[in-house]
Amino acid sequence: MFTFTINEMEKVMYIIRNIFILLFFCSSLYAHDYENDSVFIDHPWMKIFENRGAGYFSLKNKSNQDIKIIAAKSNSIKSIEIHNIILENDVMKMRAVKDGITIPSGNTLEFKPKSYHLMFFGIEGMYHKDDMIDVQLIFENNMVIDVKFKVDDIKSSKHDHNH
Ligand SMILES: [Cu+2]
Repeated sequence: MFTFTINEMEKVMYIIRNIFILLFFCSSLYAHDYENDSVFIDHPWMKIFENRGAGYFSLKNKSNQDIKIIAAKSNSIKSIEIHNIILENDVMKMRAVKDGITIPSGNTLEFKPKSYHLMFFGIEGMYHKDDMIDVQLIFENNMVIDVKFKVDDIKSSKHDHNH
């Protein structure tokens, strides 16, 4: 018959506990999110092409009113625009969104490839995969949320940017 002594049980518990702590820290490296009373922002990440980049995240409106994202800023990036991609005569084109995007109460807006994204122009400094870049997301009614975009992909090839 297979039995544990008290001492062996303690060792097993100790190992299990450490595995859980390790899993917790590993998963927190991959997922990062930001939250206040009105919004939940999940996993901001970006691609860099030379000194330009595109940023993605999901933005949930938790409040009971519409919210509107109007701009983004960063000390490490010269200018940031909100872009959408539209299909024009079967050609996908990027367009700057000038007046911001309204997210109705309870809705989630996904900034994702081939859809809404933040376009970063003039990224200063060298970045590597998994670096974090500070960005402020700016909403109507003076709401500003500090987030970090995780650098996921770096390409040195020229980025085709057709406006
Ligand atoms: Cu763009």
